[in-house]
Amino acid sequence: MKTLVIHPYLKRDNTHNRTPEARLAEAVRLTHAISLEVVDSVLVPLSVYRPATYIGQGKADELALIIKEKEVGLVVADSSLSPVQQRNLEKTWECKVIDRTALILEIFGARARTHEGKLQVELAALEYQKSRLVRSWTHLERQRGGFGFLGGPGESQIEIDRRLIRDRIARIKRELENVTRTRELHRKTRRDVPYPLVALVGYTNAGKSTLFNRLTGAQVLSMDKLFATLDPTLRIRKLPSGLNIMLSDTVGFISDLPHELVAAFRATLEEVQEADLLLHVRDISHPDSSAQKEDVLTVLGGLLDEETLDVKMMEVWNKIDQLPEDNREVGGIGVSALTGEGVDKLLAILDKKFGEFYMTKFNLKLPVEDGEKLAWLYRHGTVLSQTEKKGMFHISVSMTTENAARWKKLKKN
Ligand SMILES: Nc1nc2c(ncn2[C@@H]2O[C@H](COP(=O)(O)OP(=O)(O)OP(=O)(O)O)[C@@H](O)[C@H]2O)c(=O)[nH]1
Ligand SMILES: [Mg+2]
Repeated sequence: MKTLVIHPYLKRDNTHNRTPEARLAEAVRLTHAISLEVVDSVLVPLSVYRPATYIGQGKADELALIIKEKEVGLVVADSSLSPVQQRNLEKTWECKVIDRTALILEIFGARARTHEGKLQVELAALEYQKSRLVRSWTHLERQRGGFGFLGGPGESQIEIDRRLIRDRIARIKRELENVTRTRELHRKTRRDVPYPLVALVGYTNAGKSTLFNRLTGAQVLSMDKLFATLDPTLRIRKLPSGLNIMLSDTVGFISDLPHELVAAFRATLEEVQEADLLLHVRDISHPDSSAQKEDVLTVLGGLLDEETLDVKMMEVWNKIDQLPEDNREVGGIGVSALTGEGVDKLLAILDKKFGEFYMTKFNLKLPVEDGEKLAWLYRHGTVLSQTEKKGMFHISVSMTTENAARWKKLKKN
């Protein structure tokens, strides 16, 4: 569908850490995310917001010319519109109008794959719809001259719609509780696997899925679209030292996430709360890279306390292939998920980090003739000392907790 993207903003508002141009560009990218054809994008600077049309009738009439000329069938307004404003604009422009929340809901809806993801998105969509029915009801009432007690077909239809939505919301919430409980069980099983969990987090389009694929050889859909990933994905990766880690790819963050969507979004981030390490993947070639970082930290701040974040977070600067070659060594761990540059260094750093976290040291005795087990110890650990007494080796060894668990089993046999 031919789509016009507009970004209305207050001229005197300087509370934003991004330029209006950058925010418009992001809205265009969001619109591309559900394969709409963007024929034009326009900044709409305003002195005030107008209750009837949000942007004012004059601006609306100006835009009507573009809409007519370019045969636009859909306008995406990168803002939050009330149902009244939406309807008035649709009337002026004779085409469909959606706001940012509706757009992101569409994207989440198109991308959600797991049962839980779909439920969460539907729930968010219903909550959005419900709030709009409520407001449009008062609007209708006002149009009729405020005689709400007269009732009428419009009102009762809305009452029915509201009840249907309420019922559906209740059903989804119950179903979600079940799903969450099942997943809790799954996670318990997973926690028995003594692998550290590393979650890739970061702004949408930073390259998380590309890095995830590069690290695990997995084929997670990665594409040049926002929100290419909605549901977290888990894979095991063996580090050069032999230590296994679990990697989790997560949904991308975005600025000004509509509040109706926060719960749906957070539900997809449970892995983050359990992670032993958060790899914050940053698109370092993006002009808004530091604003994106702030957004990511804000969202994470709502999920974890500051101290935990301090300890668990590590930045990876991605897309260094986009930087000039003599400027790739700046701060952080620089990688290119696309070309593979820097990935070995990243793996070595992970090894070191988890080596320290997950190594255990213990003493053991072994009959000197048990060459097989001795060889196993040398293969899977670092033997710190070894002495012989009365036909027994006294050994002090350090190894990963995972290998230590294997050793316990091996010793029993
Ligand atoms: N030049 C360059 N492009 C990259 C690099 N890593 C990823 N990309 C591109 O960036 C785009 C987004 O990559 P994804 O891996 O889908 O990004 P993501 O962070 O998973 O995005 P969401 O799932 O939407 O949050 C794709 O077009 C990738 O090919 C890189 O190191 N260099
Ligand atoms: Mg992704």
